[in-house]
This record gives sequence, structure tokens and C-alpha cells, in this order.
Amino acid sequence: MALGPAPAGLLQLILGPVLVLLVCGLSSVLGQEVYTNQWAVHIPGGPEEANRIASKYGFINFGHVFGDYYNFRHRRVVKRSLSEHRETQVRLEKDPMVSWAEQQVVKRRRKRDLYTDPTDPKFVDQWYLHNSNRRDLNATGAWQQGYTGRGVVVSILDDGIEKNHPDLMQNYDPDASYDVNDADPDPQPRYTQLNDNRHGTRCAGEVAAVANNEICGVGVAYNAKIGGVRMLDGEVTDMVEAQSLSLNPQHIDIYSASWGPEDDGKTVDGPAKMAKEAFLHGVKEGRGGLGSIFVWASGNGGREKDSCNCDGYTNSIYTLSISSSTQNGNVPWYSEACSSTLATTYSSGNLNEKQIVTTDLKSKCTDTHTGTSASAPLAAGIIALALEANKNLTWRDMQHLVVQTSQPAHLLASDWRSNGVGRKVSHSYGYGLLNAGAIVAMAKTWTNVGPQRKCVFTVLAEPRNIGGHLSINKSVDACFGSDAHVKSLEHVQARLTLSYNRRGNLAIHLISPAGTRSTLLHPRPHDYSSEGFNDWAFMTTHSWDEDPTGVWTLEIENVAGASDYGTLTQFILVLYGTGSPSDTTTEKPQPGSGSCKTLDLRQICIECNAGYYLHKQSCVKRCPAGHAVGSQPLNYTVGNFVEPASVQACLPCPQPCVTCSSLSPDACTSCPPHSYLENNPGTCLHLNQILRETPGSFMVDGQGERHLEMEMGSRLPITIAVLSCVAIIATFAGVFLLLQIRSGALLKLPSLEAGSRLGANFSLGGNRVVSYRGIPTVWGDDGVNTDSDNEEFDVQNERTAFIKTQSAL
Ligand SMILES: [Ca+2]
Ligand SMILES: [Ca+2]
Ligand SMILES: [Ca+2]
Ligand SMILES: [Ca+2]
Repeated sequence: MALGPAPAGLLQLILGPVLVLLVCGLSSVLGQEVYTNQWAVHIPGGPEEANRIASKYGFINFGHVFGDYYNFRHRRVVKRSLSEHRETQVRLEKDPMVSWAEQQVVKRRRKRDLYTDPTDPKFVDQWYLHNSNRRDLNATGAWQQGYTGRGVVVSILDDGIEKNHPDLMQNYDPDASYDVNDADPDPQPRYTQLNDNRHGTRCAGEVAAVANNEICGVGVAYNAKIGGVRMLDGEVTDMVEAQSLSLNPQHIDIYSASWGPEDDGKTVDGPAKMAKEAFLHGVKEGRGGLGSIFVWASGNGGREKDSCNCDGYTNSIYTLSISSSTQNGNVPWYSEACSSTLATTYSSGNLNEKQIVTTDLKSKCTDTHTGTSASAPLAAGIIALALEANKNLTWRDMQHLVVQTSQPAHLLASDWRSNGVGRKVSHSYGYGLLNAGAIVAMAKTWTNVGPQRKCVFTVLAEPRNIGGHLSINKSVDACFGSDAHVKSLEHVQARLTLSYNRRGNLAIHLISPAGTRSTLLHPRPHDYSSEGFNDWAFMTTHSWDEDPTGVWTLEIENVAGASDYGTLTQFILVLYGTGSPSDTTTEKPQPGSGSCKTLDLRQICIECNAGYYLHKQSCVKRCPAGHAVGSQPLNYTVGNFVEPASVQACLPCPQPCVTCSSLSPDACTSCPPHSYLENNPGTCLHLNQILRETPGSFMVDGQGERHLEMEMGSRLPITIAVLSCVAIIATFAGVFLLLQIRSGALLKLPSLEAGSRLGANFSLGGNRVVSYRGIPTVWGDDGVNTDSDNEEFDVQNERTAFIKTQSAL
């Protein structure tokens, strides 16, 4: 009031700049600006002009950022300085061709995570969730991205759950719980002197023990909802299993099960009729049609040399099978090896290795949870995190994510092998250790894989004697040309029926066209059964993402004496997968996992290790058809830096080559239609042009001889091709007429007659009936035509048989 309007304005005038100065001063004290030797320059005159200006003022032009902006670096200005290079700035600004220029400062960028480690007293002992030596499941990696299982529902199918346990109560979900044993809604465990029924409660805590409540430790998905089904504390029947597996499938997202047939090393058993239907119904209808996710422990029969492929629950394609590693990265003594295992989490090992910390009966906390049954719930928790990151994932998407983000890391096994797409896989660990941070990151941007395709081949035409060794080759086209065409594999099954006097003496291998060798069965010394296998669907995950076209080999081997005997009566090869090739999947390999060397900030691979080439953000050993190895600029942008470098990548063949051996224009190995390949590799010459020319026109210049050669060379194959076509048509017409003349009835009843009645002379006719139905018949086995009768039956009754047969899971 004492101050009039004029003095007030004056005060503002004086105080304003003072305040600004003060703030600036403060900011520079708190976080001083660091000037780089880089300038962002706007030059509307084009790249040439930019180059000219760069050299005029002592800059190197590091290329263009976007629009008319260029990245200049000064030759003499130091890389990092606390003071601005005013002189250079002024000179640039004064140039009439430069519309704007700015010396770049280093910006402070923090990740926007509000994450802090849980404060629970036992959290420090949960070595498998987070570990400074990085031998962990990288749970903190997912939590830091903000995923803790919120909104995801997990149910533990076991011996009950202590729903009022102080570390579970808050996350307990009655809608994800039931007591199948006593047919009531309350899954509270039955308490005994020996605490027999503590297993379910222990598993539940691994998934969703509450965080930051000063009690025990935390679950992997500590904000997930957790329920339990009490089903193991009583008679387990097919109906009990089915009821448990199909509980509330529109509410429960993930079912975790750590049970199965006896792990005695001599049992071959799996889900029966109802349980099988429950699985099928779950993946088809559960979660609004995206499919229930069944996480399964691979088995504890390691000491008995059991094979998890003889357990129809883990061997099923619908279960995501999980094995164990010890703290030190060894195969635990209880672990079972088999080709259907997908991935691994930690569990107990030797006495000197740590075990799993979790909730225990009677409101307690334990640090001695053990066995493969401790591994499955950890996996279920990690999968819950991935599901929170992307609720739209199907049951198969989840398996793809597990395959792509699991890592061999430090896990020790003698059988790590690279499969046909360069991924390391082992029978003890599947694709390796789950990585919560990685799976969540990939899940966020995952695009659903296409619908599941199923391509079936009945390989055997007649029973084969197994003897000491039986090898069967089969060339397949993966149902090319039909809706079932599998271009990129997921699960593969060999459905075998065989008799053998001692089943445990057999080793069975399946070798994919890419050379991946899956052990479908290793010898089981305790298995003296003479029952053999009855339509048992041995499953492998090891050829995931491979192209199934080519020769598959089944090897059955007797590892004992020559006195054993038996017969293989059925070998059906079932290929599951998608219609899109693997190189279009959104694979983003992790650094250190083999092929990828550098990831950019978006976690996309931009540089591959030696021996691999970058192709569509993934690393491949061989470039796909239509591409050849070349170098492309390294597209690496971290902060403000653009490092100029180049990487080896798969680049498209130069026009007009369809395929090529290198990027040179004369290295075509095949040509588009109406073109002709001169030499191999060579150039593509346009056929029409040559044909349209009159012969004389080739003689006009001095190189007439060469042209004549070319003309002859190019016309000869065409003449041969035309003649061959005529001959083939004539042959077909002849055979057709012959069939007409021989028997009209034969043509009317092809399905009944073709397979058994047509002799070797008419095998062509028999095969045509089959291929018409979209089933390829290029049998590499013994050249005998197949039984089309059976095949038709197979196609028509595929689904019925699938449900009916015990091992079709
Ligand atoms: Ca009850
Ligand atoms: Ca807790
Ligand atoms: Ca087992
Ligand atoms: Ca499985």
C-alpha cells in the first residue's frame, strides 16, 4: 500500500532477474551442466549443404537426426566440459545457411521407478528371487517394472491351503479355492501330528505371500490373488483331478500342480478321460477363450532314473512343465530329465545349498521347502507377473515367452545343445532358468501367435521288428498347401504303440530335420514291464520355432542284451505350431544368452555375436531364403550419442534375384517367373525378351557368338520343360483311361479299396486319394504306399481319437 504502482513494477523488474539468476545459480551448483562436443544443427539446404557447413567450421557431420536436423561433432572441442563453447556456437549461428544450432548438454535421466525392496524379515534369505551374484530368477527385474501380480489369480492344486495364514490372508481368494476331498468350499488343510498336509500352504506362499507386512518373506507375485484346491488328501480319482483342473476357469488364470503318477521309475501313466477333457476344456474355454495356464512340476523320480515323459501330465502339451536347479546351478538328485520340460526355477539341492523360504502350516515360516514341487509355484508366480504385464496372452503365447526368455545362465548339464534356431536346450532344464524381468518386458509388447495348427502323419504302414535297433526315416512337407501347414513348430509328438519284453531297456530318440535330437525316453532300470507303450504321445519342446519340413528320424534302441525282442506297431508324428515362420515372431534375444550381443533401450537386439546375423531384430545362424549377409549401419542410440558402426545382417537379395548367395548382383541362385538363371550363381535374364527377339537380331554386333550361346543355352531347358509337361500329361491321361477300363467299381470305392487292394503298380493312384485330403504322403521309410484307410480314419476322427487315447496329452 505504501508503494504505488510504479515502485511495485520497478521492484518486479529488479527482483525478476535476480530470482532467475538465483535459480540458475542454484541449479548449476546442484547439477552442473556438462557440455559435449556435439551440436544439433538445423540446415534446410540438404545434406550436401550440411557437409559443407560442417567442414567449414571444423565439424564432422555424424548424419542426420530427422527432418533437416544434423548431428555435428567438433574436432577440437573436448568431449565433456563444464563450460559452453560460445565462440563456435556464435560462428555457427551467424552462418546464413544455418537456421538454428545448439551445443548439446548431458541430461540427467532417471528411470521412473518408485520401487524399493520388500522389508519382510525373511526377504534377505530369498536368494532365488534376488541375488547380488545374479544367480536368481530376476524377480526384482519385474517388480521394478511395476509388476507384482496384481489382478492375476493363481490356484494351488494340492492338499489344501491355510487360508488364515497371516502372510497369505490378505491375498487369499475363496473363488479360487475348493475342497474336492470333502466337497465343501473350505480348503483348510487337515491338521495331523506330522504336519503331512503342509505342502499346499508352502506352495501358495511361494506364489503370493504378502510383501511389506513384517511377516516371513514374499511371494514372487506378492500382489496376486491366491487360492487352493484340497484334492490330494484323500482318494485321487479321475473325477477328483478333473474337478480340480476345471475349477472356476473364468476366474482362475493359473493352476499350479506338483503331483502326478508314482515317480518310481517304472510307471507309465497319465490323465484319464475326464482329466484329459478338463485340460482340453481349460485351454479352449478358460480365461475367456485365451486358455487356462497349467503349470506342472516335472517330477521327483531322479534317483529312480524316472523319465518325466512317462508322466502323462508333464508330458502334455497343455501343461507348462518346470524342472529344478540347485543354488549352485547343478541338476538336483531328484530331478527327472525329459524332452517335454520347458524351463527351470530354483529349488533345493545338497545339504550345503540353500532351500526355499515360504509360508508354513500353523502360521509359521519355513526356509526348508524342497523338491521339484517347490519349482512349479515359483514358475506360476513368474507367469502371473507376465500375465499382469499383458492380460491378452494365450496359453500358447505364455509357452512362447518362456521359451524365448529363459536362459541357460550358469546351469550345469552335459546335454546343452543348440537347436535348429540356435537356442540352447537341455533335457534337465528345458530352455533354462526363468527370468521374471525378461518375460515381463517381452510380454508387454507381445503380439499373439497365430492359431495352433496340427499336422499329422501316420508313418508306419506295417509293424516293424525293433530288435536291437530300429531307425525310421520320414520325409514330411508339414502339410504344405493346406490349412494345417506348420511353418514354425511348437510341440512335437511321436505317438507310439510298441510291445517289448522289458520296457526299461529302451531308449527312444526323435531327430528333427534341423538336426535337433530329442530323447523321448531314456532307459529306466526299474521298469521291467512287458506292457510296452499303447499310443503313448512322447512329446518334445526342443524343436520349438524350427521349420518341420524335411526328414524326421525315429530311433529305438535296446541298451541291454541281444535277447530282448519287440515290435513297433504305430508311429504317428504330430507337428503342432503356427502358419507363420519363426523369423516373424517378435523374438528379442537377451544379451549373453548366446546369439544377441547388444540390446538397445527398447530391449531390441541390434547387434549379434560372431557367427550370427541380425534379421528382423533377432539373430540367426543362416539368413532365410531371399536374404544374404551384408553390413548395415548399427542403429544404436543411447542418450544423445550415435556411434557410427556397422553390423552383419541379413539383407534382401538385389533385384531381380529371388534367392542369392551374396549381395552381389550376379550372385542370384534363383529367379522370378519368366526369368532364367544364367550360371549358378549368376544373373537373372528375362525370358520373354529373349523369346521375343528374332534369332537374327543376336548376330548384329561383334559379340554374336556369345549371344548365340546364350540363346541356345536359354532355349534348351524350355524345350525340355515343354516336352516333359506333354509327356507327364500323356502318362496321367493313360493311367486314368486304364483305370476306367479296368474297373468302374474301383473308382467308386477308392477309400475302401485303394490302400489294400492296389498293388505296387497303382501306388500312384492310392497316394493321390490321400494327398487330395491334404495329407502329404512322401514316405521316406520304406517306399511302400501307406494305408489310406487308416489315414482317412485319422483325419476324420482326429479330435475324437485325441480325447480318447490315454496319452494324447
Ligand atoms: Ca473343507
Ligand atoms: Ca510377508
Ligand atoms: Ca515321474
Ligand atoms: Ca508339459
